[in-house]
Amino acid sequence: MPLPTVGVTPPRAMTIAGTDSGGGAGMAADLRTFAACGVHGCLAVTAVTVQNSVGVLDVHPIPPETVAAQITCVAGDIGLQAVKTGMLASTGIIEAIVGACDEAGIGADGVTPLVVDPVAASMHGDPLLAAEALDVYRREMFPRATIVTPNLDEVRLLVGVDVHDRAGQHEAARALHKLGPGWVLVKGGHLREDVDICVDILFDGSEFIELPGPRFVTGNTHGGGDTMAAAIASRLAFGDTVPEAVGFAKRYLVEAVRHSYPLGAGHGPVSSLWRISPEPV
Ligand code: PXL
Repeated sequence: MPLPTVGVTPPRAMTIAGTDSGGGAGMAADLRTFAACGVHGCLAVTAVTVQNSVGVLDVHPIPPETVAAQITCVAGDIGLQAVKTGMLASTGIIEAIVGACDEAGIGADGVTPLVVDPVAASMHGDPLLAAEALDVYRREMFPRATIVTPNLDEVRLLVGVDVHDRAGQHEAARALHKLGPGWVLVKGGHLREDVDICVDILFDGSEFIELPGPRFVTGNTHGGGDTMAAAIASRLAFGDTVPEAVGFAKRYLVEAVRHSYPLGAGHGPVSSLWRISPEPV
């Protein structure tokens, strides 16, 4: 007699992002995080990057209508409880995503929360967003975002604030919030002035919430931003409030960085595997 199955459909989250053939960052990091957080991951690929631990060798954007179609066909069938964006590559792809998200009720006043991680370059400085796409990014993505999650390089690029201390993080959060997102998370990982701590600042337009954590000595932080944003999206998919989801993601990322590992000759990734048992079944 065959056994009955016991599966219960988990929340679904979608990553709209690029691939990293080295498996460290981008969509691979997002899907690992979704799985480790108990979420079914769906994907809309924006670009294929030819990449290893040393750098990005080539980028192949996906046709904008194909990016939009991935979102539309999944939202209409499988249903999405949260969506996260990463590498968006070009103006045409951003415009296509915005159209598909508006139709599917993703972001802005829609029912599905939208986490916008404003990826502009790899940690090696390879461009992942066309420079001419910054305007449309600010104008179209930010007002639709439930939360934006820039690092300090992305802050400088988006609002021209050079952050060196906590007051600078606050100033950056205010400037970014003016672009229209519900919440802003200004991450402090690149703040070298903080020697042994890493403080992220969460801002909703009125109150600042400080999220302190330890700083680790490691060059293996590839995919750290993607992992953090995907962890936020995972908890939003479970129905957490934004501060709850961000608090979880901070704790999650601290462990992912603690367990980061060397890979190849360049920068290794943070690890979502710390939450997954390697024991054989
Ligand atoms: O970590 C940012 C990022 C996002 N998406 C892709 C990437 C990277 C960094 O290298 O390659 C595809």
